Amino acid sequence: MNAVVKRIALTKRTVCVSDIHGHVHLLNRLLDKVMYTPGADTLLILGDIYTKGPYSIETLQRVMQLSCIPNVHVLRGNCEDLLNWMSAEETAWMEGLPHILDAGEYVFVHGGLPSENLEHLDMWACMKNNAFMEQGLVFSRWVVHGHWPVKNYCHRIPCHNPIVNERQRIIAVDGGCAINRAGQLNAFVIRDGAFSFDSEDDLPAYRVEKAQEESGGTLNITWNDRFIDILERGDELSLIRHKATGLKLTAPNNALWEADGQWQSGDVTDYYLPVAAGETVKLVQAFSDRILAKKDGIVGWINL
Ligand SMILES: [Mn+2]
Repeated sequence: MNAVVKRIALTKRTVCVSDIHGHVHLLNRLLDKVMYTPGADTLLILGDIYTKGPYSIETLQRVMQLSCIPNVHVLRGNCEDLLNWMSAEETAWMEGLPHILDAGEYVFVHGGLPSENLEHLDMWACMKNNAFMEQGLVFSRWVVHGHWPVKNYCHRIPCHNPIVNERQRIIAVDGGCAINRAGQLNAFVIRDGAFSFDSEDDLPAYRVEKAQEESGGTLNITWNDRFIDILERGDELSLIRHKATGLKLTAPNNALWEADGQWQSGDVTDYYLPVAAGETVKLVQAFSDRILAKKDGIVGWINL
């Protein structure tokens, strides 16, 4: 089936959110944080509203409610299957969603665009387009997408903040909610052609006791390069070898899993954050001699 394109006009300020995955509480907090003004602001929701996260029904209801406000536009994502808990009204609403928003200077899509010509694009190629920014495509207008958590575009230092790729004119906004342990919901804001963002997550605050300097940052294991060998099993952490690079890293045991006879890993890095004593960061996971933390969207280790 061909992708359905909806032509829209942006207002002075556009707030763009993608891959909420059942995190209605983060959506509400984020809209407050960016001081979203219904009607005056354009609000774009780029798909993957429910599934994977905790509050699928509530999130769908909230997004449907928002969609009644002028200048709110919603796209269908690849996780938007029609599920048995959905009412007839919800199903019909979902089936009526477009796959691409064409705003002239900007194009918005859940997964990505196989080409710049928006006519006759395959619907699924737009909704589920993995690693879209790594396909070498260059566009003449900005293409804003979700679906592929931005952390998967970080091959050295994991970061959950939106990525603006000036050369390819591609913007990635999926903060990895419900996918990455340190994931966040991003609001990418376009105001008179200038970009900014805000984010919300569920991680608790953590006060750093000891200062440390930045170190490591040679590898962030991403989804497409997730295969590893376990060299040494520990109680909390294990020594692993990343197959694609041969690099050895220390990984939390709960970030390792076996599938189809192959060991795999997510959310593992050798990056140590630069921090000052007394500084507040976000706690991702605590271990006896170190913590995994997030600071300004960047994930790394802090020694205790
Ligand atoms: Mn998706």
